[in-house]
Amino acid sequence: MKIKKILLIWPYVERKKNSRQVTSYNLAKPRFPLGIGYLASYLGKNGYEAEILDLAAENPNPTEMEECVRWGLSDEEIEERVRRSDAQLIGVSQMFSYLDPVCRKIFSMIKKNNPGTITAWGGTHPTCVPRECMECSDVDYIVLGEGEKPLIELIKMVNEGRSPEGMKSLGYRDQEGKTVINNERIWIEDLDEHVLPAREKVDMTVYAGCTFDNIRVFNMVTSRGCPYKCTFCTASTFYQQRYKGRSPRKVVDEMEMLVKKYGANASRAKRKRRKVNISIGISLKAILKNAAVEPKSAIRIIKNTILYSSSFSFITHSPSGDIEWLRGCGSEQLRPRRPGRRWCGQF
Ligand code: B12
Ligand code: SF4
Repeated sequence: MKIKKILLIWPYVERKKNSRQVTSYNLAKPRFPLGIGYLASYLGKNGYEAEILDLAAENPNPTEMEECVRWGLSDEEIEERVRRSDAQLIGVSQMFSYLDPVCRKIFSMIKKNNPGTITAWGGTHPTCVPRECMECSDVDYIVLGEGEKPLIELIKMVNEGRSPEGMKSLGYRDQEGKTVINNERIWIEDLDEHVLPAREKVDMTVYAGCTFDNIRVFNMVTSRGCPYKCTFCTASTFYQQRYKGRSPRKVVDEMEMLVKKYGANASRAKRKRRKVNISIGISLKAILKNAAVEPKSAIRIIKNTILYSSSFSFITHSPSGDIEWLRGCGSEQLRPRRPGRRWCGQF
């Protein structure tokens, strides 16, 4: 079998009724799945056909089930979509670990309805716990880390009938059925040379409403990775302490495209120069300070920001307690000067 078409699935969200699990605060609203958006563009650039199926965005209203609440298509609808698909490879993307059971269920639906299809699991969760994920017999491959290049390599390997032995960024079963994880990675070196995510493959109006009402907000990537190693965070495992940023100009170009093409309106930035300055400020800090922005600089950036709303996460790397310094700043210091703008700091 030759792989020509790839279906990329973003899982639905599900949580037990009355549980205090995640998604308690508006996070179940669909956002464009950037990871598979990038994969779809990159596959297209390399001559393959790619389709995006966002199971959550296809039915964003909560459905009450016997034991849980689901944001997304029903099992029957998913099975029907999988049956209808003529893709030879189906990939599922998983960011959040709590959706592990959901993804396993999706893989079982794929293999039940399309047994000949090759399956691959990618994203933060399978990258961090690939062995556990390979225990799911409906999964053929785990793609580790940035998926663009490894996915192309995987397709070429299948199409040329080669063995996966020695393939980087890949989890697979060898001839004896033993799981092999090759955590050596293949990276995208230069994000500026990279494709933009394939937003044109989906109905972007579904993703327009974000945290605030009547505002069209869209997500985008300005950098990938982080050189630090906070214990609670997956970044160091996923990016192996690498960091790379896009150039400010490319970032601003994409912002402008989102405004012009999709009607993004949350940015109050009118002058391109100003936006470039902000991006330069953030990127320079990120590079010079190894991706971390000092508390004082962070406050300056927030004060000068021209975005409608800023959401920054402050992390301290000092065991002696920089966070106390930040707490001492108080909200007054973080509040932007122009009235009417909202701000939000996350600690
Ligand atoms: C943006 C983001 C969000 C957005 C998600 C929007 C969306 N739908 O895209 C929002 C704000 C909603 C969010 C919410 C939460 N988040 Co969050 N979030 C992120 C963040 C900062 C960036 C993710 C991103 O867009 N990356 C950019 C894209 C391009 O990369 P990517 O998705 O990783 O995709 C690449 C690869 O993974 C791979 N790949 C991905 N999918 C696939 C599929 C296949 C088949 C293949 C081959 C490859 C592949 O290729 C892609 C291209 O290179 C990450 C941290 C991080 N830096 O990754 C945390 C992160 C994913 N979030 C995290 C958490 C915990 C949460 C919450 C659970 C927090 C909470 N308690 O409420 C919620 C869950 C919300 C929900 N709906 O259930 C954790 C997950 C940890 C874990 N193991 O569970 C992360 C990793 C941060 C951390 N602490 O380590 N989050
Ligand atoms: S600084 Fe942020 S992204 Fe980097 S490891 Fe710590 S929490 Fe994760």
